[in-house]
Amino acid sequence: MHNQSKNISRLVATTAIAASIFAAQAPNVLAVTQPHPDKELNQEAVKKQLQVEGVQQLENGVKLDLSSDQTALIRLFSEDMAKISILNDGEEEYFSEAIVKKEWDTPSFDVKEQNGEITLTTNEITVKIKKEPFGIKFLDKKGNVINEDYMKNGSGYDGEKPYVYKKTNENEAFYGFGEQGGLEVNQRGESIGMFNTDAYGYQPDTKYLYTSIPFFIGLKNEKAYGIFFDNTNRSYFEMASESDDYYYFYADDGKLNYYFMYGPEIEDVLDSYTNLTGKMDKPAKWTLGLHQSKWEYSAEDIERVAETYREKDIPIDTMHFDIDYMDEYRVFTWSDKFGKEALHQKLDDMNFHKITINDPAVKKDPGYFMYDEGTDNDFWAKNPDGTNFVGKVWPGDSMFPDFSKPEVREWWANKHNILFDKGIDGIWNDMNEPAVFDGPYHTMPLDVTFGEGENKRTHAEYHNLYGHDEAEATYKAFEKYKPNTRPFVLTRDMYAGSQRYAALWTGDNVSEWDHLQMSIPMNTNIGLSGVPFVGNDIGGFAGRPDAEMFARWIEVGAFLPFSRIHYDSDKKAEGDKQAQEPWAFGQEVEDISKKYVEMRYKLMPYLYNTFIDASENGTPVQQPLVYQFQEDEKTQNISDQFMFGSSMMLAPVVKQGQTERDVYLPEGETWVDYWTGKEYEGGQTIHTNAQLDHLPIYVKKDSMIPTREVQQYTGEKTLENLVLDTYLDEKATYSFYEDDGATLDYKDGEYNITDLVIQRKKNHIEFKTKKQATGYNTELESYTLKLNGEVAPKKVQAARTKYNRVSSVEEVKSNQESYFYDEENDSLYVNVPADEKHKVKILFKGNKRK
Ligand code: MIG
Repeated sequence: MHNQSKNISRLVATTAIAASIFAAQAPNVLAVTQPHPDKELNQEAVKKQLQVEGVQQLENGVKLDLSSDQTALIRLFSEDMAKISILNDGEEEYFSEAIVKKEWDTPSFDVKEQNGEITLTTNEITVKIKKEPFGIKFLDKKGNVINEDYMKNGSGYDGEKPYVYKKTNENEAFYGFGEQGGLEVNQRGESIGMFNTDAYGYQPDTKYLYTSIPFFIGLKNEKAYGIFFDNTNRSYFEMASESDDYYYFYADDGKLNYYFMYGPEIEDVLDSYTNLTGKMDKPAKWTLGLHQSKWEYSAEDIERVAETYREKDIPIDTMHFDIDYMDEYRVFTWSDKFGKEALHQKLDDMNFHKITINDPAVKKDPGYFMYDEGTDNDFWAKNPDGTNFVGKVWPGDSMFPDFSKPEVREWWANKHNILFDKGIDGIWNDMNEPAVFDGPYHTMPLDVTFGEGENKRTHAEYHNLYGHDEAEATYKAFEKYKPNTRPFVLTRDMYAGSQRYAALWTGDNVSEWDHLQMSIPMNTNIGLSGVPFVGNDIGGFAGRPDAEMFARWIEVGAFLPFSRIHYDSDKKAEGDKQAQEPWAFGQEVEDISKKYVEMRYKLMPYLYNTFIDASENGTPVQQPLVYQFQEDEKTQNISDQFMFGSSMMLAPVVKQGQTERDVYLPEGETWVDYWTGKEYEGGQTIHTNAQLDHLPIYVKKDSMIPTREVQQYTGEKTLENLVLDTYLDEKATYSFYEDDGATLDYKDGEYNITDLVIQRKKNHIEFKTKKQATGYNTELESYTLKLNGEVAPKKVQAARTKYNRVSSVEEVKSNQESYFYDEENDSLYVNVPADEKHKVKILFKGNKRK
């Protein structure tokens, strides 16, 4: 179906290599860097079949002697997760840095051997291992095959290259794979490659981007499973790109080992995957506000832009400092202008948070403390002959910290006081592919080495982990210097598991409509790869948007998990020096920007709670429709709509000149147009108008969305009144989490969870709250229930207390035990004290209900 795009780019990639080496030295040439050519599997080699010659039972699985003089380990990690490894003689089982949990409680299981098959059965899955030839099949407890090897080719090694072939059919869809280009969310038909690449100005068909997460989800017959191919070498996924009957994955080198996890729900798969590789931390609230950035803002620009936001009352939390703040690109230094106390004081006074970029490369500059210390301690990546590797980046000739060594990570972490002492709150890790301007394919030669002795690895093996380990080092800086503050690290490069250290932005996108459209499948697949905290440069980084494009982009951007406007230096913008702040496009676009950014801030309690879910269950914040609606086949290929949290669906305009669009409403829900209140049954496609200022939003009926008053920055006002924006049919519930949003005190129980339940009874509506956790000293005094689409009530009361009827929204919000009926909008507001012990009853005349 989408067979074409990446296969073509594979050809282009090879011919573009010469150009990209040249482009490396002149970064303003728009040729997308791609790595050295793909290695393909030898088709003869993969036809040879392995036989099982011996079976040995293990405490949690089986060990098999294979005809190839190799051993297969099939181990059960839980009732629905298994690990498959094929190891050479004497090799130990492999765990990369992705894995946080290596020890699992063995689930109860049965082993049987009969008819040439070994069967492992837990309460959830059955693993059937065929002995001749060797092959694996996973079944659910009803005996349905969930996933199986494609027996013509099976699995094993082609020389150094581990590979696995799996059977598929045309009904199977694939998601995840971390950061991928393309306009489709379903990756079936794609040729995917994983090798972190500084792909400045990438396009939808660019195969290699910055981040590698060799994990995917297969969805067939409404049932989902996940496969994590834990191999840090360059890897490849041919997802039914050659035939509808099979897909396969392989790597240039390293071990064959993968984890299989069964759903059947996608959310179960993600929960298992993030139990294995880690979940993101609870984020600091300020990080969920708007961020503004530009490469080559002067110190004055930063101050002026920050001021303008405050003057114009457009909410924002954070300004970013790009590489110019350093003294000639020496990491962990400040230039005079950007280091000025007055600038930092000014930003602090305006209640801005501040983030600085940081690059891994250290200027080769005797006398510069970073160079001297790193050299004295032997901290650099090395050439094969043991000398230090030197490559050019922004500061000229540079050294590259060997982040694989714990002592280097610690050293790096320890330097962050230089940034934190100026009041820096978050660190932005760039260039951590690592990017090397004069290296082959814009990185280091593959034979550069990291680590010593038995921990020694080549760059080829370590490449995809470089950013991961740098992110860990940066994260550790917070533990050291801000021990009770939630860290914020933003990174360009990840491997599986990096979500536990950092948020991801998708690098140097372009101010083109395709990029706006692409951001949706890209982010939602990243979300399905265990990384909920993701965003793209709003308005596009390279190139410059026009007013229409910026308006449409901010409509999407205000709902990105990580919401940042960022753009390229003026030097690189050919001709047009269009600025990219919300007010740079005239009044109309400024108003649109304000409208949607304000909406983000209004939704902050909902957004924060969505992130809490992400931190606890691995739930994506920006979700493809298929995530919640996998039983509705039509959602499988919907790539231009997304769920923002559990209740809101957005259908933005992502095409130039469009002022209307089709919207698919998934089956099984009633959907309410957020703007008009009009209701639609799910399972149909509707058509809607969408003028420039209109973002189509639909809310699931029977949902409650916690909101609050707009703030100019997240900590501006204490949350005293929580507005529960409610769309009630029969029953809506919400489990509301609250803590200080900044410290780690929640780990000592300082949080509240309150269950909110609203239910329609025969002739009344009932609202009740139940406190599940009360460890946080909250300032929350009351809830304002906002019931959309209701008739006027006869009375509202809790036990014997009658609530007063008041006559405006303002009044109801500031008076506990009051209610207001807004006739014009059919909305009913009820102010319920937070400590109301009784059920609140909203009574109607007779049996009336809307
Ligand atoms: O070689 O620091 O993706 O966000 O503004 C370019 C300058 C280096 C690339 C990042 C971009 C950042 C820019 N950086």
